[in-house]
Amino acid sequence: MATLFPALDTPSERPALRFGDRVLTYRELAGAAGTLAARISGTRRVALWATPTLETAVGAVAALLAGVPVVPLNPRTGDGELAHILADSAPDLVLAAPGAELPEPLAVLPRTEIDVAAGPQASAASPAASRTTAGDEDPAFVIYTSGTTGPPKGAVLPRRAVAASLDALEDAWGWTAADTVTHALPLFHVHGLVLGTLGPLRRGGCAHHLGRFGAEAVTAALEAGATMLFGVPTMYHRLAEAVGSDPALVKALAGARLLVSGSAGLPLHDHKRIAAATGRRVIERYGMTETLMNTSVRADDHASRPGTVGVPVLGVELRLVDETGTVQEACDGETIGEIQVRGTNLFSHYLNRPEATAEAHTADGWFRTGDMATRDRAGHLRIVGRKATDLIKSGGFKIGAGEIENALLDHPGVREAAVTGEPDADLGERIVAWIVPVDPQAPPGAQELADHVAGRLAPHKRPRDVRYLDALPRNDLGKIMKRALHG
Ligand code: MCA
Ligand code: AMP
Repeated sequence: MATLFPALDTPSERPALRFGDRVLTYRELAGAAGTLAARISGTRRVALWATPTLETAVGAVAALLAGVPVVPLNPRTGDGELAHILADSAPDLVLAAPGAELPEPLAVLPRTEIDVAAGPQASAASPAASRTTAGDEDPAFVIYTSGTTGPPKGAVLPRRAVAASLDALEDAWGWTAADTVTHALPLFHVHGLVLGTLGPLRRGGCAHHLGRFGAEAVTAALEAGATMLFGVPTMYHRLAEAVGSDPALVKALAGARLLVSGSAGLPLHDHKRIAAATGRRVIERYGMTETLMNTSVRADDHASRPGTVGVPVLGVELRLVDETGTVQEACDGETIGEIQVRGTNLFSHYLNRPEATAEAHTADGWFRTGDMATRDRAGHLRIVGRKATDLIKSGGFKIGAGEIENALLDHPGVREAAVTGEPDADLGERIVAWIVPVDPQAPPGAQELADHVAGRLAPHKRPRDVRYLDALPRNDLGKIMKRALHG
């Protein structure tokens, strides 16, 4: 297929990537990524140690230039989950920044260091020389995502899905080479890596990563010329908390071209506080690891009300379906159905999981998102919930209750465990663990259980609250009744 990054064909001195004080121009990026692409060309699949650094961005671009699928790894993943991802995806090598300390499960893999200063002068390779012959359906990424049960599944995203989704956003947002996107998102998920980092590069614009999220860093980036801000609702919630007492932040947000929120719903209260303080609206787009972007409020649509996720973007077919499988045509803002999608934006399959792939699709080839929504007369979707109560969205991360329960049950002091999500003003939902201890006189402490889960899975999966019970509520069949837990 044509290159994913046309701007690397005629490299300029324009900035492509900015991470703190470190900047790479398109010429420098073409040199560094082209050199690395030549080194890894011919490998079957590579893992990427996805720290929030320039190296991660260069590593991803290099692999895409070489046509080698990339498995981004959360550098905070605990050994248990990391071992699962490595066994499942079987990468040939790991790309990592020089000096990065890699944990035990990665020690067995050959390591290739990402040299962001490498250029044509340092090697005979040029981006053109390393241009891939990979086709549209060849995989670009394998991104791990949680389900309701079992360990995370690897969603295989073909190159055409990446191209199609990013180009659909060009249309929806009027996104051009003149835009600089700023964000502080992690680089091991679609939002931060595909949208926030590769998105600007596909347009020939600039990606400015803040390293760590904070109102001051956002203000400084927007003052320095960033035009678009990407964030999860937790980040906009924190900005909404700050706007009341931070005139510099207000001015910076007011001057941005586009404020975009996604990964979870942004509460109306936060929409309102930001709009009241800055005169600017935050627009929401709705996506999923398996589908990349499905819908968005369009930048040129000034009529949509806050709280909707807009309309299907170019190339996406979308329908709402009730429990009986009947497609609902109603555009009354009230009739609820599951969102099902079809289009060039979709993943091809879950790695090594043909049954899971089949289950996720209808017989006629639509992907079942599991998200429930209504549609108004203008076609704007409003997400009202999720089919699965065992999926929790916390801080914009999707987390399966089952994987946390399994980790908790591995603790010697835990006899029974159930995990639920509770509303949380900052995180959207907060993970709550309900524990029946082995010894009621000496139950494991909340911090100990949080550390246990963080160490095995990842810190964002740790319970924020632990509640102790003598027994879990069960129905006649012995199934845990989670709804009774909060009652
Ligand atoms: C705390 N920490 C621990 C422990 N407790 N580490 C180990 N063991 C423990 N017991 C550490 C954390 O690692 C972290 O370290 C620090 O304490 C704070 O962690 P935490 O409280 O979890 O962070 P937070 O402040 O609550 O984070 C909020 C956040 C984060 C920044 C908004 O949730 C976030 O980055 N969310 C983005 C999620 C995202 O990108 N989702 C996209 C997927 P330290 O202080 O050193 O950092 S969805 C997607 O891609 C689809 C396609 C879409 O639609 O977008
Ligand atoms: P993930 O699988 O981590 O990529 O998360 C995808 C899920 O995030 C979707 O299925 C939705 O439940 C949720 N999501 C993403 N964007 C939005 C949004 N703007 N509003 C509500 N939910 C969203």
